[in-house]
Amino acid sequence: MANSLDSTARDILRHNDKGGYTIPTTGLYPYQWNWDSAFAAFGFAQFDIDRAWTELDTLFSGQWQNGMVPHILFHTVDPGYFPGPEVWGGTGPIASSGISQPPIAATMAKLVYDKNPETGATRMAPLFDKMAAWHRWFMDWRLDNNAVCITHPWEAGRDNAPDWDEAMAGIDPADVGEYTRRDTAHVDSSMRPKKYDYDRYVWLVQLGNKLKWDQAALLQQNPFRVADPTMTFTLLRAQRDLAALGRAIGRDVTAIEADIATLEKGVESLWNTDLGAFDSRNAKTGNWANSISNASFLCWYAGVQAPQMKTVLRDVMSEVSYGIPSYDPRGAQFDGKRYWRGPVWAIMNMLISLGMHESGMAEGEALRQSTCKLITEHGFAEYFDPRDGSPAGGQSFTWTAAVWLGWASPTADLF
Ligand code: 2M8
Repeated sequence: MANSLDSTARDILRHNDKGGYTIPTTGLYPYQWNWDSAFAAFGFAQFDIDRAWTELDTLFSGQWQNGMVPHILFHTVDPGYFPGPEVWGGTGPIASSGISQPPIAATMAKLVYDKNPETGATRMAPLFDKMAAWHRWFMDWRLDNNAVCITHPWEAGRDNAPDWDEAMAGIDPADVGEYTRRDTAHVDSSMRPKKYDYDRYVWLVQLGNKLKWDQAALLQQNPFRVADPTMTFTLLRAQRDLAALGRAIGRDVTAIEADIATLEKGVESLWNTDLGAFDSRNAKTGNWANSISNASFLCWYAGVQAPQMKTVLRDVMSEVSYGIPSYDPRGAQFDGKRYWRGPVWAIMNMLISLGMHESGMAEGEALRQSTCKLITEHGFAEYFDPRDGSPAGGQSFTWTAAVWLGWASPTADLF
C-alpha cells in the first residue's frame, strides 16, 4: 500500500511539473506558488535531487530588486485563475503578485541539502545571498514589536483564517468594482472563502498595484497589518536553517544571527496570556485575534519551547479525529470544510511534527501517523475535514504528495 501511494505521489509531482516549476494542482492553481514550491522541492528531493534544486532556482528567479520573493509567479498566463498578473501589477523580473508568503524555502533547502551535501554545497552557493536578501526584506519591512506582520491575508498562506477577521472588518471595499472569481468554478463554494473576503482581498491588491508596491507608501496607507505566528515562526526557523547552510558553505552569518535574536524577542510578543497560547495581533489596533490556530503550534518548529502549548495541543487534538485543525474546534468560527477556518492541512502537520520531534516530544510521531492514515484513507487532497477526514479543495495536490514522500509515508526517512 505504502509503495503504491509513494508511486502515486511521485506521479502527482511529475504531472504538476511544468518544466522547472511545479503548480499546486491543475485548474484551481495554474501558477508557481512560493511555499508550495518549497514543499515541492522537498518532495522531489526524495527521488531527484537536481530537480529539487531547480524548483528553488526557478522560485528565486522571480525575486524583486528589493529582495522580496513573490507569492505567485505567473510564468504563462492562464485565464482560469483570478486575480491574474494585470490585477497585481507586480514589478519584478517575472510577472508576479506583489506580496510574499511564509518563508520556508531555506528550511526546505536545508532538508534537500542534507540528502546530498556535496550537490547541496554547489547548488546552495548561488542561492544563499538571494535567500538572505529575502529574509532581510521581511526584517526591514514587516516587523511590529519584532514579530513578523502580514499585509494581506494571502501573505500568511492561511487565507481566510479567523486571525484576520478584525483587520478585514476594518476595510471598506465599496470601490472594489466588478470582478469574476474563478476558484468557485473549480471547487465547491462551501470550501472556499466568502465574497466578503474576496472583496477585501481584491481591494488590497488594487491598493498595492496603485502604489506600485512601494513598501514605504504601503506602510503608511495599507489598513491591514497583522503580526502573525505563521510568518514569525517560519522566518525564525528559516534564519536558523540559513545560518546553518551558510556555515556549511563558508559564508558569514553574523547578520543572520542578530536577526535570530530579534525574532526570538518577536515570538514573545505573540504570547497571549489570557488565551494561554501564541496568537495573532492586529498591529493597527494592538488587539489580539484570540485564535488558537495550527500556526500557534509552529513554536517547536521555530525552536521555541512552550510547555503551556502542550496542554493546548492535547485539548485541541482531542476534539478531532485527524491531525491538527487549522482552527480550534471549540471556537465559534470553526468551520470544518472552509479552507483555513477548520480543515486539517498535511503541510502544517509536517512542520509542526518536525518541530515536536526535534523537541523530543512523542506527539511528533503520533502526528505523522495520523497524517499517514488520513492520506492513506482519503487521498492527496489540498486539505481535509479534521472530524471525518473527508477530502476538500483541489485534488492530486503537490504539497500533500510532497510531504507524503518525505515525511508521512511509512517509507519516508525525515525522522
Ligand atoms: C491558497 O491561496 C491562494 C492565494 O494565494 C488562493 O486561494 O487562490 C492558500 O492555501 C495558500 O496557502 C497556497 O499557497 C495557495 C496554493 O496552494 O492556495
